[in-house]
Amino acid sequence: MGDASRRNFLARGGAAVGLLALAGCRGLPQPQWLQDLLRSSEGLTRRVQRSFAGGNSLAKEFTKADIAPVFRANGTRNPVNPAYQAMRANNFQDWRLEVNGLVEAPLSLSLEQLRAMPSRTQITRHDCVEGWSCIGEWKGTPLRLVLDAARPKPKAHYVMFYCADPMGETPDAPLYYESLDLIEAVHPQTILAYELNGQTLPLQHGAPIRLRAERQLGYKMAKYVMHIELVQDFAHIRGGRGGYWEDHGYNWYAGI
Ligand SMILES: Nc1nc2c(c(=O)[nH]1)N[C@H]1C(S)=C(S)[C@@H](COP(=O)(O)O)O[C@H]1N2
Ligand SMILES: [Mo]
Repeated sequence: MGDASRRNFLARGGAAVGLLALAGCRGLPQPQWLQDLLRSSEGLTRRVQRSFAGGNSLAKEFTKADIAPVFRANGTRNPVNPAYQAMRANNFQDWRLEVNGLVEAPLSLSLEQLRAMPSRTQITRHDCVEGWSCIGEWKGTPLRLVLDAARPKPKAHYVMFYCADPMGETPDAPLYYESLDLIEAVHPQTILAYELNGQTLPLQHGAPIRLRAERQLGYKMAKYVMHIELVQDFAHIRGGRGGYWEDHGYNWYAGI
């Protein structure tokens, strides 16, 4: 083996071991769908990309002393969507998170059901591509657990997040959406957050549920998430680039 191919081999091996360790070290058993994913060629490609991008590591976590007194809001702060406003008026009792697409067991989860699942709390820094950062404490359900319950099919490669907020002044404007690949989706710091700094997730930060994917730039962290769909690819969805801002020119891969 030449030096270059040896380095390559070591990098791949290291990346795979790192991810398997991460996936395994939280005491979560590895269901069949995740074992299959990690062994697949799709999984290998993604692992190699992550190893170049700085790895299968955890994003830095901070202390309570680092938390910003006010967490800045950006983008939509109050969706101009009548159906959303009706749910909000009823304290989201009628809200359901739909999880479907390429899964064995589609789900429709109430807020109560999500809150009853094991949670993760993390103090992290949010980095917006516009050039500001903010540290906050997020609590939510690991997306991994929701996916475990839905059991992705082998062809599922991406997780789409469809949001309630029209990106314009009127309800008929295109709705915000985003996507992650499955490797990022099962990362331990990828959560469906329902609390910020110990409080119920405020309206301007995406009530009742917003995605936190802590190794990604801010625009990946979809607020007002209503529907999660597992797909093989997203070329046929909306503008075809995997997200509202991606359709407007941002990179799909937003790892930091
Ligand atoms: N649904 C939805 N999600 C969104 C946005 C948005 O406008 N709508 N803006 C994105 C951008 S660019 C950033 S920086 C963060 C802002 O999150 P915050 O308002 O909690 O700071 O949300 C992201 N997720
Ligand atoms: Mo952003």
